[in-house]
Amino acid sequence: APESAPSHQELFTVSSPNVVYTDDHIKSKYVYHTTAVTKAAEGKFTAVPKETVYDFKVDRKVPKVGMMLVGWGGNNGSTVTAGIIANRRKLVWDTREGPRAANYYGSVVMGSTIKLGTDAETSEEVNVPFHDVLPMVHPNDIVIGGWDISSLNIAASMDRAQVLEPTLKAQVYKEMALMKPLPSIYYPDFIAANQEDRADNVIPGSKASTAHVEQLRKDIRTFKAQNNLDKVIVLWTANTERYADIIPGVNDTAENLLKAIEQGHEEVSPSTVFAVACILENTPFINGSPQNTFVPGAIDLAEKHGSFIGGDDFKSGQTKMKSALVDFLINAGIKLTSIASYNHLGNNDGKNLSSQKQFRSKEISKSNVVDDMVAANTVLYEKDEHPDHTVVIKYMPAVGDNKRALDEYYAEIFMGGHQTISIFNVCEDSLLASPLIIDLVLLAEIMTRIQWKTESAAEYKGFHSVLSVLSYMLKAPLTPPGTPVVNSLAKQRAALTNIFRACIGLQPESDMTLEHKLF
Ligand code: NAI
Ligand code: DG6
Repeated sequence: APESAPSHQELFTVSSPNVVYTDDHIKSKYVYHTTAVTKAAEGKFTAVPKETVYDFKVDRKVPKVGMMLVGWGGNNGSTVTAGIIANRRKLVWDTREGPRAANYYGSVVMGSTIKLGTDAETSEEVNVPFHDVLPMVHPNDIVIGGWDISSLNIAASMDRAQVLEPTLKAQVYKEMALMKPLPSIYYPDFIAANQEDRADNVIPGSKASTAHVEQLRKDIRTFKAQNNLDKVIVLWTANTERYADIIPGVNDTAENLLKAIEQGHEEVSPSTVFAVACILENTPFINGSPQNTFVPGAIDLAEKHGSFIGGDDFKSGQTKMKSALVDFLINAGIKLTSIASYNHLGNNDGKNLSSQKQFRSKEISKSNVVDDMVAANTVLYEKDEHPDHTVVIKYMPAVGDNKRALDEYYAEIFMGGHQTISIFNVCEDSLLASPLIIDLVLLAEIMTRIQWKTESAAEYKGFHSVLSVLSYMLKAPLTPPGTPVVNSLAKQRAALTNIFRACIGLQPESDMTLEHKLF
C-alpha cells in the first residue's frame, strides 16, 4: 500500500473575481440560473428566470484514502484490486495479441476529459482530464481492504473469478495472496441458497444484531488506524440480496431500524447492517447491488448523522447503453414502443441471480431506467403510457464473466413505419464494473470535501446525505427523498461536470459555442 498521503499538482487555476484560492481551499461564488414555471389559464405556462447565489468551498488537501469492499473476494472485488495494483506498479503483460499495459479505461474520472474552455488565441477547445478539474485522490494511492463470507485470499479469489490474463495474475499474485478478507455477516435468507458453500468466513450470528454493527464499525476503525488513513469509503460489491420488506415500526425510521437491529429482526439485511455501521461511523457507503439496502430508516439515519450514502446497482453495460440510446431515440422524436433485454452470464453473480428472489431485485433495477425520459416527452406519450419493457437473465456457466447481452429496441417512426435496433454486447462484466467502483470511491470522497452555503448563511455545510451526483455509475440512482430520479446518461454526466465547474466558479458547459456562430 502507498506509504503516505499523496501530493496533488493542480493543472490550472481560474482567474476570476468570484474565485479565491487559499492554502487550504478553493472558494467560489456561483450564480445558479434556473427557470420557475407556473401554470397559467388554458394549459399555458409562464416561465420566470431565477438566480440563486451559492458559495462553494473545496478542501484542497488530498487525503490518504482507504476503500473497503464488502464482497472483496468476488469477481469485482478481486479484479478491481488487481487493476489498481497493476496501475500502481505500471505493469505490462503479454497476451496473445501482444503486450498490454495497465490502464483506467472505463473510469469517467480517470479516462475522460471535460471542456475547460476555448483557447484565447486560436478559439480551439481546451479539454482537461476529468481527474484534474478538482483536487482528487488518485486511485493508485487507494489502500484496499474489505470483507467476504468466503475466506479465500484475494489472489486465489482472482483465480476463481477467471477474468484476468495469467501473465498479469502472475505479477500481482504474491502481493494479493497476502490480502485476506475480514469475516463478514451472513444471513442465508438474503442471498441465493446456492451461495452457501462459499460461506466459510462468517461472524457468528445469522440475523441482525447490535454486536454485528459494532464489529463492522470496529473493522473500519482498525483498518483506518493500521493504514494511517484520513478517510475510508465502503462499497457493497457482494451478492445481490433479495428485497427486504418495508415494515412500519421496523425499518421505516432511523429509530425503529436501530431498535429492529437490537432486537434481531429477521427482515434487516446484511447490506443494511453494513449501511448502518458506516453511517454511525460517518463513513460514506455505496451500494453497488440492486437490493433495497437503503430502507427508509437507513436514509433517515444517514440524514440525521449527515453521513453520505449512494446507490443502487452498478450501471456497467446493457443499462448504460439503454440510458444513452433511449435518451437519443426519445429526444429525436422517435416513439420507442418496446425494449426486450436478454442476457446470460456464467459467473457467480449469474449463479446467485438464477434464484428468483435475487433475480427480482435485479429485474426491478434494470426495468425502471427509462421512466423519466418517457414521462418527459408529452408529445410522444400520453400520461402513464410506457413502452413495453422486459428483462431476462439466464445463468450459463460456460461463458463465465463474459456476459452476453442482447437488446432489441422497437420504435414507431414517421407515418406508421417501424425501426428495430438490435444490439449484441459481449464483454467481461467485472472489467466494466471495476472502473465504476473506482469512480464511485473517488467521487464520494471529493463530495466529502465540498461544502456550500447561500450568500446570507453564516456557515458552510455539506451536500445532502444521499449522493445523487453518483447517478452516472448507478442503474437505480438513489436521490434525496421527494426529489426526481434522472436516468438519462447525458444529463447525469452534465450534472456531475457542471457541479464540478461550479466549484471553481465556471458556468455550466452549454455547448452553444456562440463564439463560432456570431461573428
Ligand atoms: P461475485 O458473486 O463474484 O462476488 C460477490 C462476493 O460477495 C462473493 O465473493 C461472496 O462470497 C461475497 N458475499 C456475499 N455475501 C456477503 C456478505 N454478506 N458479506 C461479505 N461478502 C459477501 O459477484 P460480482 O460479479 O463481483 O458482483 C458483485 C455484485 O455487483 C453483485 O450483486 C452484482 O449483481 C453487482 N453488479 C455487478 C456488475 C458487473 O458488471 N460485474 C454490474 C452491476 C452490479
Ligand atoms: C446480468 O444481468 C448480471 C448483472 O449483475 C449485470 O451484469 C449487471 O447488473 C450489469 O448490468 P448492466 O445492465 O449495467 O449491464
